[in-house]
Amino acid sequence: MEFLKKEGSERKKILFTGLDYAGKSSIILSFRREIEKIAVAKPTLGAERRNFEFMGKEISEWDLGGQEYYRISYLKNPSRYFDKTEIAIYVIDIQNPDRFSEALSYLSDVVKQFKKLKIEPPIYVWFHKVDPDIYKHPDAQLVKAATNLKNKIEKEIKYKKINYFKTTIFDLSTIINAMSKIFQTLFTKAEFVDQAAEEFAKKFNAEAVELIDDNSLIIGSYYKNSEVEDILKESTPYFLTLNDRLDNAQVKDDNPEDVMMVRRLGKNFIFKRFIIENSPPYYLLMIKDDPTFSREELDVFINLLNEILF
Ligand SMILES: Nc1nc2c(ncn2[C@@H]2O[C@H](COP(=O)(O)OP(=O)(O)OP(=O)(O)O)[C@@H](O)[C@H]2O)c(=O)[nH]1
Ligand SMILES: [Mg+2]
Repeated sequence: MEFLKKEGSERKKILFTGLDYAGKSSIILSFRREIEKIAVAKPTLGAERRNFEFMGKEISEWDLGGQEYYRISYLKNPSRYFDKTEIAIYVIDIQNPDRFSEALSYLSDVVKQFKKLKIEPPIYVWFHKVDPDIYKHPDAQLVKAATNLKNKIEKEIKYKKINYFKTTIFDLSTIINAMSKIFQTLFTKAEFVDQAAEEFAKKFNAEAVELIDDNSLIIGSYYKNSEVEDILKESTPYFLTLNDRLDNAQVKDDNPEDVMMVRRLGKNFIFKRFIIENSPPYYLLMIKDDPTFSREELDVFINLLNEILF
């Protein structure tokens, strides 16, 4: 693949780290849409690795079990666990303020390892378990503790690239959005996919368009305004899980009539699964006044993407 060579073909390492019970493995499972496995998941024993492809790049995802015994062993062998990290995701259980100082101290240990190894990957701190009830009815005490923690991180951890996200497995869109933003930084052509989505939206009068890959990552998007942006982002997991439940063998990827059309939240949604060049499937999700989808639309979209991706 030409594009693969241009973007560099070495494997990119994404590290999930943090204390035990923070929710790292649950995040990975929900993002893989293997939600049924979360309830029976056990603490991760050591480092669990998985490789997958994102936009022609090989990604190596490392889930570092956070029990103290393992944390100590990683710190003793930093080159094995921390070296070559391209992106670090540090997960903190926001519902457990008793462990905030421990979480801060381990984050500081992780940063020390990066410095020792002379690498400087961006760190994304996830304030995790911000469940819908907490989000809707914030407990003043907890909000104060979380704000304190963030201030402490900014003051005590001397590191230039730290970004923050609030996530919960009970609202999959928080995880998809965080992951998509993070992964887009690895994909230098992301802005061209956004332009293609906009061009397509204008041509076919769509209010919002998302292109999603088989790992639930939004590769490119266009939203006419923030209202449709919220509606579409909130709906993305709904369509992906609906798709998983359908018998994929029956869906004809190149047939524009094999399309899901759903009216929800007062809008017409169109969801189409398709394949480009023997790759895993991609998904096109859009909001349109006119609830139709034609062969021309599918072809235009695939041609735009073909020019960018291959
Ligand atoms: N309320 C709530 N619970 C969550 C959330 N995410 C995960 N959990 C729960 O938190 C517990 C720990 O989750 P894990 O994913 O096993 O945590 P981990 O960080 O992988 O733990 P180690 O493997 O020991 O490092 C499980 O009981 C999950 O169901 C969330 O967003 N909200
Ligand atoms: Mg785990």
